[in-house]
Amino acid sequence: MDFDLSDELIAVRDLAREFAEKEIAPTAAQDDKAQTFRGDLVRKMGELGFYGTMIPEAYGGNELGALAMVLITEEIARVHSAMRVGINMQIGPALTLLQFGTDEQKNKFIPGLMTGETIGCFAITEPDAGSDVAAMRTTATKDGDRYLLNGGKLWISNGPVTNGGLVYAYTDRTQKHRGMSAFFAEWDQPGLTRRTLETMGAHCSPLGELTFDNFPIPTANLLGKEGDGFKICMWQLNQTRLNCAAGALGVARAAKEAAVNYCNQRSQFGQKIGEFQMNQDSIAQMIAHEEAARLLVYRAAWLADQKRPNNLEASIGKYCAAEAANFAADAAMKILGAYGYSTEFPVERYYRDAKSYQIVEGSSNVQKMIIAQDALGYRKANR
Ligand code: GRA
Repeated sequence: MDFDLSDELIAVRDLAREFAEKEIAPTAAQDDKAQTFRGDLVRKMGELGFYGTMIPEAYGGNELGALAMVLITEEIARVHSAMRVGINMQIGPALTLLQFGTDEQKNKFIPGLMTGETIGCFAITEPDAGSDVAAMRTTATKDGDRYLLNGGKLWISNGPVTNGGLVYAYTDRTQKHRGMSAFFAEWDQPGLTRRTLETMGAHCSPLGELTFDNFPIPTANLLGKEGDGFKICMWQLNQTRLNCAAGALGVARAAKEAAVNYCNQRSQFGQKIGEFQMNQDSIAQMIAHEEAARLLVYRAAWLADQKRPNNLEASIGKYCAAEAANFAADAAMKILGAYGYSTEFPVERYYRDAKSYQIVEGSSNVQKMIIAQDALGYRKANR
């Protein structure tokens, strides 16, 4: 077992760290407050190749691997978690196109996602279909050489700003989940109404409601066959879950660093507050949870790089990393006291952003369901 990163991976991690500290950190607080979507930074990350680590060069990628994606994502999320979401919105559609798309679809859509010219998304969730993906109601009805989409999607990351991404809809509702299909939609056309939604955290990652009224998608943009949508969706979620897990590691690390720094600066009762054992207990637990989660997430990425199944490992990693991020943000808030609660300092942002990781891409409870049902023999996670 080799725990050392290759020189190439160290270089890409350092590049991401430098980019995050130089380009994202200086305006992170004001971007968060103003809820600014930083399309310029999305394109800059594209220029640096951050979206292409699992994509061949022919489509604008660099094939550095899944572990490279995790390392980059963690560095970006450590500085500003909301900017991490944008990475996933580029990678998710690109990987799914690579896996299920025709040559024409790959050539047409992946390069734009790599550069950030296409602002991606994946539209799965609906008002009554969150954890239960198969409960979605949006339909896609064939009409000559196009499908017409009717229905709506809710809580869609990049919803207000996306110009191209994945959407899942029923082409045959009588077939239950086997009647779901996956499409690549080019959004800037009539038939789509967007509404921006407000949330507690991840403010620079715009979240939206999409409503479809005969929204057209060319039949050429169907991924796989009609009815392949549910399996494509499960496959996609397994890839994008790893990105969320890496994001949670970044938040856990940021909160821990804030707590450690503060413990070394702040004195009360005549001594540095790091001298108090109750704070040491918090710091020790933050570090243990974060390090354990990191090993799990890296293992899931390593398995992906070996082309081995990793659904179970990605779920374990995502669950543990989300919980570690929340533990760390909560503990940092307690250690920093009013300085943690104040909106003039970043810990309250970590706290708000951490919550998203227990919700997105399969809530912590969905991950536990996947893990437990695999152990009990009810539903195999790796297939
Ligand atoms: O037997 P079959 O042919 O009918 O196939 C079944 C099964 O074998 C069928 O699907 C197949 N299947 C899979 N195939 C490949 C199930 N899981 C997989 C898989 N991993 N790979 C139906 O299976 P089922 O077990 O009956 O499915 P289910 O109970 O309806 O759902 C399972 C489950 C709960 C795990 C699933 O629905 C799920 O993952 N739910 C969570 C939804 C989720 O993660 N949503 C995320 C929304 S996007 C988002 O959060 C954006 C965040 C952005 C960001 O922050 O980055």
